[in-house]
Amino acid sequence: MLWSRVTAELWYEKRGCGAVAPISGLLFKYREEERGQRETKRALPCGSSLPRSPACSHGRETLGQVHREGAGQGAARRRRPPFRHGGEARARGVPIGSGPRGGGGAGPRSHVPETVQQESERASGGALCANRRSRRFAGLFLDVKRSAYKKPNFIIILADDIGWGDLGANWNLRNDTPNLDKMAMEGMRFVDFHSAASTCSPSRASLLTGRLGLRNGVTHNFAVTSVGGLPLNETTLAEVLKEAGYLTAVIGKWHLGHEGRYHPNFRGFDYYFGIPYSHDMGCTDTPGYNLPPCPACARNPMTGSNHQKSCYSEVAVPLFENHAIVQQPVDLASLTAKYTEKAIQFINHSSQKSRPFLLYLALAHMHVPLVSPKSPQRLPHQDPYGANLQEMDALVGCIKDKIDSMKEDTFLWFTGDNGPWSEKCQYAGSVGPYTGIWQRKRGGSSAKQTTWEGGHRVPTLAYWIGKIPGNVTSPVLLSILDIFPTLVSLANASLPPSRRFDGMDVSEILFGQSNKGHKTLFHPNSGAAGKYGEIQALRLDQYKAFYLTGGAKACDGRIGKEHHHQPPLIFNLENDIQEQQPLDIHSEEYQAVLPAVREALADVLQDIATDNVSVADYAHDPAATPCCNPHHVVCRC
Ligand SMILES: [Ca+2]
Repeated sequence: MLWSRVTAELWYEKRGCGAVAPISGLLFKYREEERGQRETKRALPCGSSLPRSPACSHGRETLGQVHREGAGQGAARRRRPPFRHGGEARARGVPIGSGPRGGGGAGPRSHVPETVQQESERASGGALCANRRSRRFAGLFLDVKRSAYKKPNFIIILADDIGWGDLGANWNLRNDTPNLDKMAMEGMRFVDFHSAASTCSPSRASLLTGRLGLRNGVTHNFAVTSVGGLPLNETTLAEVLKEAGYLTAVIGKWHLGHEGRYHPNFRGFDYYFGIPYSHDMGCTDTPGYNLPPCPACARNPMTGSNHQKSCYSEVAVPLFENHAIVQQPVDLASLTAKYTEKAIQFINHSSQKSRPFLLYLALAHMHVPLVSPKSPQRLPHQDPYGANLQEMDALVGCIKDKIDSMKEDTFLWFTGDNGPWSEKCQYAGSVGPYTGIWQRKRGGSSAKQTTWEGGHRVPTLAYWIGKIPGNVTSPVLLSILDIFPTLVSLANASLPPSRRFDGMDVSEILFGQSNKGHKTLFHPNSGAAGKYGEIQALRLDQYKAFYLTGGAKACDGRIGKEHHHQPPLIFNLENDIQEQQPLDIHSEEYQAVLPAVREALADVLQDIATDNVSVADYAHDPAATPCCNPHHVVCRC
């Protein structure tokens, strides 16, 4: 705790950039050890047992130990196999058809159902089967090593629940984002860039797979007790880049499954430091705005039980470093400083090793609860949201300053996972001009969780010294889905076989050599009305068509009534960015667009139906709750 306070104070004092400690060998010691273990594992046949998880840095039980020991100690935790029979995501084994998108595939996935023995192998040591995957990538890796191509570094900074209008360069007139605005001046600013879903888990799954939720299986958020995550037969960006020689790290919020093999260290990331899901999914001692504090009550030493039932109503938000819970509850006030420090340590480490790196920095900002930044620049009257926006901007500025100071080829991509959470009122960001008036007039939100522009149009900047032209505003229609194929291409690697992708390689657009983006984008339901993951709206050039609206709560508590539209509502965003007045269905314009809308939707649904798709396991089990100390209320360490 002392360490975190000192670090935070230093960071704020120097705005984060000068307070980073020299690289710590210890930081990566665990990963180096684990890498050694993995090499050993690869020499073992599939089905060999896994070694025990390393101990929690607090000297208490590890998560794995909690699961093993909980039942015997009478806790409400029981051992559960790392893989549930029949519950795991599994390819349907449907042959690849001749859909509109190529997957760079090497042929259809096997149609043979997984045998009991295969299932058993995976259940007892799924990761050990990585040697099969290694063979799949072996040729690629050797090819890359033979190549003289110098691989660039990649940094993806993903803001949480940020509004398109929060960025000064886009809309915000309060100058809350001077560093991001400077980055916009020195790089490329995309003004028609969209998340792949309008809530956390599906958007992040799409970023890391280049595929919509209907393909990768992640259609809504995972919970504290979720036993599943991003399906294991999906290949992440980190896995591809790792096999191509990259060091990989995720710092920040994961939210793609924290239990067993879904943990980020098993999904291609050498290093993980962060929280497993959103920081409003549990209590903390520094709750900030819009989150109750952890209960202060203690166990009764005489009875060993707690008579204040409410003490068990929350589990504290944990902070992980690789597999170890290093803090629970997480100290939100020092989290920004820690993320900055760990990110710069990772960059330094990679540079020292002369290895290209992928740093996926998934910020807690601007998701609620908002903390009270200790910035000396904060004005007394400044609202919490503006203060947090400035804090996030300072963090991004530090990362950018770091790469500016290096003589390395580094591509920095800043974007958001979805639009503002409107029901949080003053603690939510700005959608800018994308107000979704049609919906708001009928009650309900037109931002996060919805398919209105405010839900998925996100501020996006691309910055790469000497490669991406500066001070360029691009109106090209792009998506977070494009990050995967673009970075894979820039790394001179290949897309995973036997599956199709919704994103495209946009490197020519980044380099100013093309203005050809997507013609169509598809927006799934992400927690509003209708079925999770179902495509409810689509973009076709400047047109936007809705088949279903409503179902998301606004600041006033109203939830728009679920409304099915057949034929669809169609807006022309070119002259109606507020999505206020749909085209008259009898108009020539509507009648001209409607067939193309229907065809685009039919095509993508057909393409998905014939793709190799996954289904995520959304089952719950209390034993999946991350807990470093089950004997203490709220799992406090
Ligand atoms: Ca989010």
